[in-house]
Amino acid sequence: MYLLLNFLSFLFYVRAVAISEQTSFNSQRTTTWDFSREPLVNSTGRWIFDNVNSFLKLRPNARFRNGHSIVPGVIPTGTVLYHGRGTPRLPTEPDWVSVDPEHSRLFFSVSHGEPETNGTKECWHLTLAVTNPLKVIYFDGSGAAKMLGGSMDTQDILAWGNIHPDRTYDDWARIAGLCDWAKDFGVQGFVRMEMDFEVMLCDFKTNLEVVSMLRVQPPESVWSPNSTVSDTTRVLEAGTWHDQYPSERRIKLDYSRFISFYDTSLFPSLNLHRQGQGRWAHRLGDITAEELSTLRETLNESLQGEEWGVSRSGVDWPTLLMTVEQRYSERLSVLRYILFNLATKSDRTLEDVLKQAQRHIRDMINPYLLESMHSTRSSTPYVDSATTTPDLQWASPAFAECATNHIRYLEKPSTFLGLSHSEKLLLGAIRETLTEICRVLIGMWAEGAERGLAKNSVVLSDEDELIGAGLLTLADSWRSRTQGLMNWLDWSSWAACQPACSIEEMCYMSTWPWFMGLSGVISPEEYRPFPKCIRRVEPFNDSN
Ligand SMILES: *C1O[C@H](CO)[C@@H](O)[C@H](O)[C@H]1NC(C)=O
Ligand SMILES: *[C@@H]1O[C@H](CO)[C@@H](O)[C@H](O)[C@H]1NC(C)=O
Ligand SMILES: *[C@@H]1O[C@H](CO)[C@@H](O)[C@H](O)[C@H]1NC(C)=O
Ligand SMILES: *[C@@H]1O[C@H](CO)[C@@H](O)[C@H](O)[C@H]1NC(C)=O
Repeated sequence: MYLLLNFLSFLFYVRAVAISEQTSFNSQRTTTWDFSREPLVNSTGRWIFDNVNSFLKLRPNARFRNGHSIVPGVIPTGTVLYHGRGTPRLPTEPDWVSVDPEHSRLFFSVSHGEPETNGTKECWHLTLAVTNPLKVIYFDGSGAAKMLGGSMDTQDILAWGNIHPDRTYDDWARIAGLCDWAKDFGVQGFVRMEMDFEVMLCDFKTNLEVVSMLRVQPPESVWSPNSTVSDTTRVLEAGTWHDQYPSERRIKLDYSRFISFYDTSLFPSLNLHRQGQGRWAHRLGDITAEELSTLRETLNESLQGEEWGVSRSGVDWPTLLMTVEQRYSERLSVLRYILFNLATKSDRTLEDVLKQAQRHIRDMINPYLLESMHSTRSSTPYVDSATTTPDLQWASPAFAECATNHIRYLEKPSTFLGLSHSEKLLLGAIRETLTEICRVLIGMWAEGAERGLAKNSVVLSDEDELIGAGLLTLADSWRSRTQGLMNWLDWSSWAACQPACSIEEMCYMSTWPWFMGLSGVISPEEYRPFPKCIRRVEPFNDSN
C-alpha cells in the first residue's frame, strides 16, 4: 500500500512537472494580441536581435563598441591570414594576425618583444594558410579598440575575471591571459575588431602553414591619415568590405553556442544596472561573482563537442535575422520619409500624405491581411474625433500572423525542444522584435482603416474642421510611433551614409584610434559615432 501510494504520488509528480512545463512553454507563446501593450522597459530582446545580427559586420560594431557576446566559431581550412613584423621569424608566443594584408602592414614597426635590430627598419610580411579548422572565440563590438568606455570588457572578464580600465594598453598580458584560458578548450585564437578584423593567435605552429615570408617595401608613415599617406586609408577601405551582410566570411560562427550578456536568465544583475541607459553605456563591470561562475560554466558547456561553425539544429540564424531586418529596414525609413518629409511639400494635402502612408504600410503587411478582417467602422468613414481610441481588436489576426509567421515552425514543441539555450534566446529575441514591429505597423494600418484612409474617396469635407484637426493629431501620432519604433529597434542598418558617398569616397564609421588621441578620452560627439563619407581617391585630406 505504502509503495503503491508512493508510486501514485510519483506519477502525480511526473504529471505535474509535465503540465507545468507545458504551461510555461505555452504561456511563453500565447500572447494576447493587444495593440496597446508596449514592450517591457527592461526587456533585452531587441538588443540581442541587433547585436547578433551585427556579428562580424564592421560598421555596426564600430558604432556599438561595447561587445556583449562571446561566440565560438572556426576559421576553415585554406583560409589565408597575415602577420607583419620587423624580423623574418614565425612568432613563438601568442601574437596577432589579420584577415586583410592592409591591416598587418601597419604592424611592421611593432617589435614583438624581440631586441631591436641594428636600426634598419625591416618589413617582413607573413602569409599563413589554415591546414585544419581553427577553433576560435569571437568577441563582438570593437574589442581591439584600446580605449576606455567598455570596448574591452568581455575579453577582460574572460582573461582576468573583471574589467580593467587600468590595463587598457596591456594587450600582451591580455593575449597571454586569454590563451592561458583557451588551453583547456582547444581554442586556438580570439577574433576581435578595430578598423578591421584580427585574430589573436595562441599558437602559430598548429593547424597553420607558412605560405610566404617576404621582406616587402615599407609603408609610408602610418597612424596619421593625410594627403600623402595611403596606408591608413587602405586599411579603412578594407574594413568597409565587411561593413554589411554577408559580413566577414572567413570566420564561421556557431549561433547555437553563443553567450549573450543580454541574456537575463544568466546575467540578471547586469540587466538591473542597465535600466535607463542607452546601449553605448552598457558595461560588464557590475557582473557578480555568481554570474562570473555562470559564465565560465556555460562557456565550458557550450565549448564541448566538435562541430563548431554550424548551428546544431541546422537553422541558419544569420539568414533569418537578415530576412526579418530586410523586410522592414528600408521600408520603415521610407515610411518616416513620407510622414515627415512629404508632408511638408506644399502641393500635398495632409490627407493625401496620410493615405499614401496608409498604402505604404499596407504593402509592408499585405501577406497578413486576411480577407475576413473588417474594420468595425468601415461603413462610417472618419467620424471619430482623434481623441477616441478606436477599438482595433478586429485586426488582431493580422498582428498575430505578422509577429509569428517567420518563427511559428521553430516555436512548435517538436522543433523548439531541439534548440540549444542560445538558439531559444535568439528565437525569443526575434519574437520580441517582430511583435513590436507588427504591433506598431498593424496598429497604424488598422487605425487608418478605421478613420477611412484606406478608401479612395475624399473623407475630409470643407466644413468639417473637427476632422481636419483629427488628421493633424493622427499625423503626429503616426510620426511619433514610427520614430519611436525606429528608436526602439535602433538597427545599425540605419546608420548609413546619406546621401550615399561618391565613387571617390567610402562610408566610414568613426573608429578608434582616429577619433581620439591616445589619452583614451572620447569627445562627446564621438561618443555615439556616426558614419560619414571620406575620400579613398587622392587627396585623402579628410580628417578622420
Ligand atoms: C642590420 O643591418 C644589416 C645591413 O646594414 C642588414 O644586413 C641586417 O639584416 C640588419 N639586421 C640585423 C638583424 O642584423
Ligand atoms: C522586468 O520587470 C518586470 C516587472 O517589474 C519583472 O517582473 C521582470 O522579471 C523583469 N524582467 C527582467 C528580464 O528583468
Ligand atoms: C603627413 O603625415 C606625415 C607623418 O605625420 C608628415 O610627415 C607629413 O608631413 C604629412 N604630410 C602632409 C602633406 O601633411
Ligand atoms: C568543464 O566541465 C567538465 C565537466 O563538468 C569538468 O570536468 C572540467 O573541469 C571543466 N573545465 C573547466 C576548465 O572548468
